[in-house]
Amino acid sequence: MGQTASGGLVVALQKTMESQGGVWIGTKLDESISDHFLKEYDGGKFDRHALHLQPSEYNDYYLGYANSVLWPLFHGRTDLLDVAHGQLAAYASVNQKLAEATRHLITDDDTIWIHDYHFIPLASELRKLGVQNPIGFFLHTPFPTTSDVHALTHKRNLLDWLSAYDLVGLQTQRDVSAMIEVCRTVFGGQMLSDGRIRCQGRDIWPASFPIGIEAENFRRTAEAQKPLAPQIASGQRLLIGVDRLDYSKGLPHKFRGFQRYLEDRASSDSPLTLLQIASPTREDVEAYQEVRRELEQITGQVNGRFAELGYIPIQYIHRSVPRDYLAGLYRRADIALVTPLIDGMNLVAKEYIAAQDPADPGVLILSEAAGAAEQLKVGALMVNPFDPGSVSEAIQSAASMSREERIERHQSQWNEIARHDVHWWTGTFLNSLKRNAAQRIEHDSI
Ligand code: GDG
Repeated sequence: MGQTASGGLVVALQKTMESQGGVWIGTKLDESISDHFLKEYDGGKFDRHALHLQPSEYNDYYLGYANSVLWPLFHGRTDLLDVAHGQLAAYASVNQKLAEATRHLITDDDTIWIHDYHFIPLASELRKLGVQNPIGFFLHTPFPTTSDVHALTHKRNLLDWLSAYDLVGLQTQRDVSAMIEVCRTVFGGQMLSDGRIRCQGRDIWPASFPIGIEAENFRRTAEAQKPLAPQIASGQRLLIGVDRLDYSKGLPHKFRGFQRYLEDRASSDSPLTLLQIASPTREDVEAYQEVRRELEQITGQVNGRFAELGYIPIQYIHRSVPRDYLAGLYRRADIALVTPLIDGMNLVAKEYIAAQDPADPGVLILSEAAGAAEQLKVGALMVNPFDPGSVSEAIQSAASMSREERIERHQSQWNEIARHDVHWWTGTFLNSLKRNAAQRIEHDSI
């Protein structure tokens, strides 16, 4: 659930499951049933099961606690918290039911890897049922700061939930630092020499594993795409943006930055078009409806002011496009504009790099607040999305950058994403998880 075709988590896990095999378990809204059950689906190269949820659970657990409390809180948007009675109870109860429904599928040799904020309590529920297997967690979003965690009424839950894991994987060093700080200041924790944090007699074991993409494969997909003419006129210089229409992605900020560029540019420059794919997401949540309205308003203003016959400054597409086609668009675009206000990683930045022609690559403009900045800052043009002037200057630099400089920047970024691809991510996470679990089991048996 929460796994639209355009979600970063689904894209990454699909590749992991295809190469590793196993069972992928999630949840799914089903209005036709009166109680839970775990149903099997055709997953292709791996098995797939889903716990069916009733509409009230979907509202309180998924739209409610997960996406109207945890998501905004983990993205520093406590102003958007929409806390309502019953949400936390539904969140705890769905995780408990999922643990009970899953228990019979688990064999002694299994390694269990739980993903993202929808399922943080799952390990503690499985432990209550006697599961001793290695259980790891990976958080795809940023880890919240101490001041944001203070906005949670039942913060102690976080400690109970996270300490049931043998490993808590985070995207970046920034997130590991945030977790250490929260454990220290909110739970009175202390760092141990092996990297664990001991809090009130319990241990949390965090480490960063920046998620990657299937870089080689995506490069080949992009290469294989046919030229996109006549949809995009030859000679038209293109900036591309690809984001779920989520307030964390900074879409209004991107459009205002582009507007500033249009105001600042010399009239002799050939005009750039911003092609923005904004795939629909969580449309039942009010905050998402608001950001969509804001974006449509800015698009109208910018196009009204700067369009000419044969030139539309912003092409805004509120629809999901096929992945192969997306790869071709990335390759065709001269510049990628990636401006989240905060982001766990941001796979779009990595996909853009992978899709480029190494002999004539485009330029990545990247927000300092994307997790991907830790790996890509050397080759990208870094911007502060809150400052339209910073975005405008980066667009001007990218548009006039020499081929030599583009090749040099691209090469360093390609090396990084090819080395730390999705298979590296899976392998290093699972190895660390097994090591930690072996240490726990050995310690418990003494
Ligand atoms: C979460 C974290 C973290 C987008 N539009 C279309 C489409 N997409 C694909 C992109 C990319 C994915 O969706 C988006 O991934 P991101 O990483 O940018 O963002 P989230 O969805 O927020 O993902 C994020 C990620 O998990 C992984 O850990 O990086 O920080 O928030 O793959 O290509 N795909 C297709 N059509 C679209 O219109 N086919």
